Amino acid sequence: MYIFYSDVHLQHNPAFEIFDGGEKVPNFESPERAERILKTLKQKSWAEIHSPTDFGMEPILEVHDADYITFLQNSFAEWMQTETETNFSKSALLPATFPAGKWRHKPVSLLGKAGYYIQDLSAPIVEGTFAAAIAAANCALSGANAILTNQKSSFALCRPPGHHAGKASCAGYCYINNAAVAANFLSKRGKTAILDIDYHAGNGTQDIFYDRCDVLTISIHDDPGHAYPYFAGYPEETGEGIGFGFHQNYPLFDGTNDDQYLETLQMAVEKIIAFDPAYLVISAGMDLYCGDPLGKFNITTDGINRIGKEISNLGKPTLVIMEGGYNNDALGTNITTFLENFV
Ligand code: OKP
Ligand code: ZN
Repeated sequence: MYIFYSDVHLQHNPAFEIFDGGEKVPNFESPERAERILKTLKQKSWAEIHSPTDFGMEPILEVHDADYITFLQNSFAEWMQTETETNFSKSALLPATFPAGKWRHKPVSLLGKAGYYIQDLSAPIVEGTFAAAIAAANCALSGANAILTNQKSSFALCRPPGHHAGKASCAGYCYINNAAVAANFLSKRGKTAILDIDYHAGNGTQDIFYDRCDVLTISIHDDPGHAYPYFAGYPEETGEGIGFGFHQNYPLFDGTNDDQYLETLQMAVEKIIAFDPAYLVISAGMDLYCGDPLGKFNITTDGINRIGKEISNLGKPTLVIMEGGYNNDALGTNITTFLENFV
């Protein structure tokens, strides 16, 4: 199986995030995550690890707002040159003001723009964020290209992840929506379905494809009424305009076990069969695992294997994209167990 990995991800290493309750904690989405996965993959005879090809900005600008991408690219350098009222040293750009109310005028000010584009306190921008996010998108595009040519499946070891990034927003460790960039690229050659199995709802992917009928998007996740990202991921959100009926959320509950998850996955699989896509993209977050510090499901490694088998039985050319997963000791085993179904 072709695996796409870039060490440019190491340049994105924010020292902190602001966690629930306003606590400043080390960033859960650490470089170690990708390095542990890579190490496990290197022990597998089926894993062919490649560097991504550079696809340029065009495929990214087809799913993201150009001003947002310019903000991602330039804001950290501008922030470093900005005089502030305090003497605290600046290690990351993170806003303190958000447009949660009725009005969202895009301001001129850098800090104002930060609040406009950054949705929450788990997406700090540091010096290497843009380069790493572009490299991750190129891993996804390279994986897409592999299944367009002769590969039955491929894996993009993306870091930072992408599924919370919307058309013009970053959030939840995500800056560029890798799965969306890849799916949009694939959709020029045939109908494409994205199935998101990360513990958290794929709200960025939902945002990007909400009004499209050529890309079916499905997310299975914990109930956003009680879990991040809170404001989207509900079952009544099913698309708009010509995209109506082409998005589906399947919220589950804390403690969901293997059998319960597989029952819901069956419904998702039936929707995919009815849509009959030419290509399948999996947003593979491994935080559905029972031992994840940010997840509350009760899914075992064997359950992850069964989920992989069920999806591979669809028999579609499949691109697997790395999303979340924060139990670093189990991460390598869990994602390789999932991937082995597609070898
Ligand atoms: C990113 B991905 C949870 C705090 C939420 C952000 C979580 C982002 C998850 N109590 N912090 O979907 O794995
Ligand atoms: Zn997640």
